[in-house]
Amino acid sequence: MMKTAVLLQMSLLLFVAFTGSRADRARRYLDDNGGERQDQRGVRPDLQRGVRPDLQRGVRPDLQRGVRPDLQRGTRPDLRGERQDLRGEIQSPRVTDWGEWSDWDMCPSESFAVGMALKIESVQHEGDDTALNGIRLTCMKDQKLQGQVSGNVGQWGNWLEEKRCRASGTSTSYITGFTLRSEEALGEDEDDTAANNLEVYCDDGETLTGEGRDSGDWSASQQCPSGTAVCGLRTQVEDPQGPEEDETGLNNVDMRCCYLG
Ligand SMILES: [Ca+2]
Ligand SMILES: [Ca+2]
Repeated sequence: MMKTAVLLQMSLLLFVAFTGSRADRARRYLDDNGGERQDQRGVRPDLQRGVRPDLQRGVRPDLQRGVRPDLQRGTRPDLRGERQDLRGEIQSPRVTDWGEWSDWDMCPSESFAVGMALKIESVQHEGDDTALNGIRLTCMKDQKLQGQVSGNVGQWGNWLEEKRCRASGTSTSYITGFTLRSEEALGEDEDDTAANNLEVYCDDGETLTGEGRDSGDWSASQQCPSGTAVCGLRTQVEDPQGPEEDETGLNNVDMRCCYLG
């Protein structure tokens, strides 16, 4: 009986010692393993956070912001300039060629130019002259005002009263051509003005002459093809050059011709 009790106690002690050491080893293993797992957790999020967001932020937004808006900005003015009834284009001869061209500024669908207003700087005497600074066309369809187009406009001068082609009864006369009065380049020490005045032709034979300045010469007349009328324009205007520089304002105008319905 005693022997059995002693054997049982020894077995119990051995079991406890054995399982205890197993538990220690298991704990150590888990600690080691847990350490490795923590390391793994320390790496993967870094990889995920360090690489994927960079790719997303570095590439996708650039593509979206860098390309798509440019394409949209590049095509929208052209789309505005496209009319299904577009036939051709008439241009002022490039007597001078200073400044940036505007986008095409087109009359709304199915409307045509019936009137024009000029922005003119009066004589500056001892100061720097620019003469013609802006051209604004009034667009109509069926004798209803549809809007105005002007392209770029220079900063000097004032808008003068609009001149319109005649309208009689239900028929409207449209602008079908123009001539631009331009002063050639005068040179380094002279006061250039470039474009000075505009004259437009109505399709009933009337001519509307602007109240611009009189330097330079009238160009040859620029006429839309038969059966068409002016439906938009773009202008070339020189940006301000600075206080002591020779400014010129508007230099050239091109007009587009569309088929009359
Ligand atoms: Ca000059
Ligand atoms: Ca000038």
